[in-house]
Amino acid sequence: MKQRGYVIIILIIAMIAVPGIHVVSAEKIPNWVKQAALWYGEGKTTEDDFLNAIKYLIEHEIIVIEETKVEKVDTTKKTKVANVIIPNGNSKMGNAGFYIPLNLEVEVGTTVVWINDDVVGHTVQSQDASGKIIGLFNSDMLNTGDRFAHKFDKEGVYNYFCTLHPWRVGIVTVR
Ligand SMILES: [Cu+2]
Repeated sequence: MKQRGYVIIILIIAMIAVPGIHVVSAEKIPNWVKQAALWYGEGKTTEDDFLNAIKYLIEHEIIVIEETKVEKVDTTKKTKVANVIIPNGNSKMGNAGFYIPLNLEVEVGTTVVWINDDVVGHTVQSQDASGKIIGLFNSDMLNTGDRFAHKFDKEGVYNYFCTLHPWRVGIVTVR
């Protein structure tokens, strides 16, 4: 039963010491709440009753818990992001499983994120007009759920493909 007494002391210290929690006025705490705390300390009441008493104090704003401050979003620094989904079935030859979208059109400065939603692994390799791999953006093996990101800082038409399934080609157009 002594342990309950410690719990109350710790709770009271927490209310006083933890930033964001304020006891507005100790005089406002109703006697029945004090009694519930006392009884709880003596083991004469249940934890539920004690917690209900605390709940009452919070609901009636006798204990005020400040809401977490929401950081203001600086819209001038907004980063542009666009996704390319590598869908299920992308590894197979055929008329399905194309990159979504097949030709992604973005503004200069956009970060393109490839997301592998397929059950098998893929890579993303930038290639030139003749199909040769160039070192512009080159991912490691992307397993299911893996992502690869590249920021496009210049206008242009960028081709890419998958080294494991070279018939899969896609385009990023940057304007
Ligand atoms: Cu592939």
